[in-house]
Amino acid sequence: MEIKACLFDLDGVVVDTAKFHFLAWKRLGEELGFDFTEEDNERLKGVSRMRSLDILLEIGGLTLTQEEKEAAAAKKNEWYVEFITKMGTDEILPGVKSFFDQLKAAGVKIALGSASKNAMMILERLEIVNYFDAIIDGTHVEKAKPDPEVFLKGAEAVGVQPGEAVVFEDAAAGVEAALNGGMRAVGVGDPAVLKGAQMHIDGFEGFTLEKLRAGLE
Ligand code: B16
Ligand code: MG
Repeated sequence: MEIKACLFDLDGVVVDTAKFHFLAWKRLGEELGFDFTEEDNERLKGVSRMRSLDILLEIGGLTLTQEEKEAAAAKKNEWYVEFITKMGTDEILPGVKSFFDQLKAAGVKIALGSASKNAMMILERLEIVNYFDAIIDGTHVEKAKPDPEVFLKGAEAVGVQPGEAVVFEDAAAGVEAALNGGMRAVGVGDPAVLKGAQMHIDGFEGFTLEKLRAGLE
């Protein structure tokens, strides 16, 4: 089927903000009295902020009241935002812009499908807001990935059928969300983790629309 739109996850696909999420969660763990490792951080990729906090607390063996949880999540977000406000345009992952340019030239729509409530700020820092025909982020959805809501809304916003859209995702729950929505998925990262995706790439360096079409045939 023809590719009329490409829907992009943000963290881990367009930009590596996972390192900043990690530093902020680690600091929160330290404040709460336990260590949070990079390996633990893998469990938070693509997961919403509050669900991430639940996982962190589970790792630390702690229980907090709802009020304490909200305060902790707000604190973590403040630290995280501090990092991303310092981000420059060079943080965009290699090859992404050139791939966007090819999509634009071919008339393929571009949409964002991210769990992050900070997505707009990140796109502004990277100076790539104008590439997007639609931006669906954590402020627009109720259901987290693997629910397909974020991608279905993206496809709808750019006026294409799910079958005409291709999702780029670095998280297993994101690939699942795409498939649940009837879209094709390109896993960005380890094929063993991103099971079910129709195609896998390491990143966008050297990647082309032609390669995408060939890989999905
Ligand atoms: P925020 P994505 C996700 O972004 C991150 O992968 C995940 O680690 C984070 O917890 C989530 O956004 C929420 O982010 O705290 O900024 O709202 O991969 O869906 O682009
Ligand atoms: Mg991601």
